[in-house]
This record gives sequence, C-alpha cells and structure tokens, in this order.
Amino acid sequence: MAPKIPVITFNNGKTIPIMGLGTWKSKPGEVTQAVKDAIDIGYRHIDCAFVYGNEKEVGEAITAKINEGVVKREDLFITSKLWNTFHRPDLVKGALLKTLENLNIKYIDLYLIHWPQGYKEGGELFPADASGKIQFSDVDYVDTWQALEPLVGEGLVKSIGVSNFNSKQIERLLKSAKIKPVVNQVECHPYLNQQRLIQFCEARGIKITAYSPLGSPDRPWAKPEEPQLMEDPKLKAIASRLGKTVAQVLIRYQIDRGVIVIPKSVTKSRIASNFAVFDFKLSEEDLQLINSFDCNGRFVPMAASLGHKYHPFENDEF
Ligand code: NAP
Ligand code: SBI
Repeated sequence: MAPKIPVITFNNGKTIPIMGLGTWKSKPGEVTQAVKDAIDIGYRHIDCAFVYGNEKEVGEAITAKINEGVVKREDLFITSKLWNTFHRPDLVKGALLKTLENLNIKYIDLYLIHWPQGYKEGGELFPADASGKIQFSDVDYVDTWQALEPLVGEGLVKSIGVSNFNSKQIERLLKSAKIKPVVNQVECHPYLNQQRLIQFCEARGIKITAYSPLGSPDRPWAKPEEPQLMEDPKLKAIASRLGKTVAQVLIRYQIDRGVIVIPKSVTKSRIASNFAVFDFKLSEEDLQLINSFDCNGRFVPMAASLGHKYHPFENDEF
C-alpha cells in the first residue's frame, strides 16, 4: 500500500498533498509513463503548465489511471499555470479552457499566474523581435488576477495562486484581491532558501511551493562550470550520515519547514526514491545547518524577461 501523503491546508480550507511531481522538461514521449508510474507509487499531486507543451500527454496518464480504477479524479490534485502571453483579461478564461481540454479534466485544483510579467499576446509563447529580444506586454497582473477570480465561482478552478511573485507584488495584489492567493510557487532549495519570502507569505496566509528543489540540473541553460546542488559535499555528508540520498534530504528539507515540494523526474526508480521520504525527519540541527548554505544561488533567473517592469528578481526585493 502506498503511504498516505501529508497535506497542507490553504487559506480557503482546501488541502494540497505536500509533495507532487514536476513536469517541466519531461518530454511528451516520456511524461505519460512518468505520471502513470508516479500515481502507482502513490503521488497524488502533479504540477503542470501550458508552456511545458506536454499537458495532453500528462492528461493521457491521468485519464488512464482513472479508467483503470487506480484513482478517482477527486483523489488527484492537479496544478496548472497561465502563461505570460495570456495575461490580458479577455484571454484568461480561454487559456484555462485549453489547459482543461489538454488535461482532459473538468476542473483544475490550482491555477497560478505563472509569472508577474506579461508577454506580447496572440502568437508565440516566447514572442521575440528580429534581434531575439522577447516582446513584452504591459498588462498589469492585478487585472489578470481580477479575470481569474470569477473562474473559481464558475467551478473551473478550485483555488487560485501566483508563481514567481516577489513580496512587493504580493502586497500590491492583496490590496485589491477579492480572493487571496493560496500559494506562491517559487524557486526554493538550500542555495536560495527563501526564508524571508516564506515568512512574509506565511504572515498573509499564503503557502509556498518550492520549485527546482533539486537544483534543476536539467535546466536548458546550465553550464558545466556551475555548481550542482546535488553534488554539494556538505549535503552529501548529511545524506550519507542519515543513510538517505541527497535528493531525499532536499525534499525532506522542504517538508520539514512546511513547504510544498514538486521534484521532477521521468525515471521510475527516482520517482519512487524521491517519494520515500515519509519515514524520516530532519533534526532541528540539520535544518539549521542546511539553512546556513543559503547563498542567493538562483538557477532560474528568467533572464529573457530582464528589463520588464514586473520582472520579479531585478531589484533587491525578496
Ligand atoms: P528539479 O526537480 O530540481 O530537478 C529535476 C532534475 O533532477 C531532472 O534532471 C531529474 O532527472 C533529476 N532528478 C530527479 N530526481 C533525482 C534523483 N533522485 N537523483 C538524481 N537526479 C534526480 O528541477 P525542475 O524541473 O526545475 O523543478 C521541479 C518542477 O518545478 C518542474 O518540473 C516544474 O513542474 C516546476 N517549476 C516551476 C517553475 C515556475 O516558474 N513556476 C519553474 C521551474 C520549475 P530525470 O527526470 O532524468 O530523472
Ligand atoms: C519553459 F517551458 C520554457 C522556459 C522556461 O524558463 C523559465 C523556467 C520555466 C518556467 O517558466 N516555468 C518552468 O517550470 N520552467 C520555463 C518553462
């Protein structure tokens, strides 16, 4: 029997399994099997996005496991995200409907604004000019949020949230939001532990989801000379002392600080070992030690949007 996964409760009373499967960079030809394996192993939370270009194949796995009787729709927690080219309020509902069609489901458990900054609407997902520079849209994420709110009442999404928002952007959104975001999904691991943002969001009833919790070694822009989180000798020493893998320590680090975590893998053995984290806990000393590795080490800087007035990481914000 697969272990029952602990849940986190949102500010609207709904719950999310504390760990889910990431799907960015999972190729369409491999993600269906990965999601099927994950569900068989016990995962009940899948993190998706329109921009990943694989929602249809994720949906095939969900449909297959429901049809096999392994899970019911209501046992699963499915997240997706509104891409930057659909921020204009009149485009929001259509983008969500497309994602629902791709995933072959009638509602999304959690729909996030993927980034605060919008891109030129209507064409490519990364609309570039002749020199290769991304073309921006100046739609205000507050207006995008206003277009998302009614979709909850319509039953198309159970909860709404944001991703990659800094503290100032959260504060500004809260000033006019009728529905509070339940989550801010951000990069989070020992090199960028987000302590201040976690505290800031927690004080406002917003949970954090940690993306790239293993340091995203397969990110397309990784350079061989850049540090590899999972190769860190200090983390390796902790893992070996505990008889765990570094990945298990990194995942448990988030769980033990109350942070939702979504490691990606398409490898069955890793999908399984990453999930085998509910039989141990990190000590307070080890948590403090891992906290001390923080070094502003961001693996996903979203350099393509530098210069956008809503780029979340350009100033000294947290
Ligand atoms: P990640 O989960 O930190 O790392 C994924 C990489 O680690 C893959 O190369 C995977 O390889 C490898 N891996 C997984 N388990 C392993 C293990 N036990 N031992 C060794 N290697 C292992 O990176 P991520 O994909 O960037 O982040 C996770 C998820 O967060 C994404 O997939 C996506 O759903 C979400 N995300 C969201 C945003 C956002 O803007 N909201 C941004 C980035 C990520 P294999 O797959 O080959 O096994
Ligand atoms: C993509 F599909 C393409 C590029 C890209 O860069 C930034 C990180 C990101 C994203 O926006 N969300 C992710 O999960 N990865 C991404 C995705």
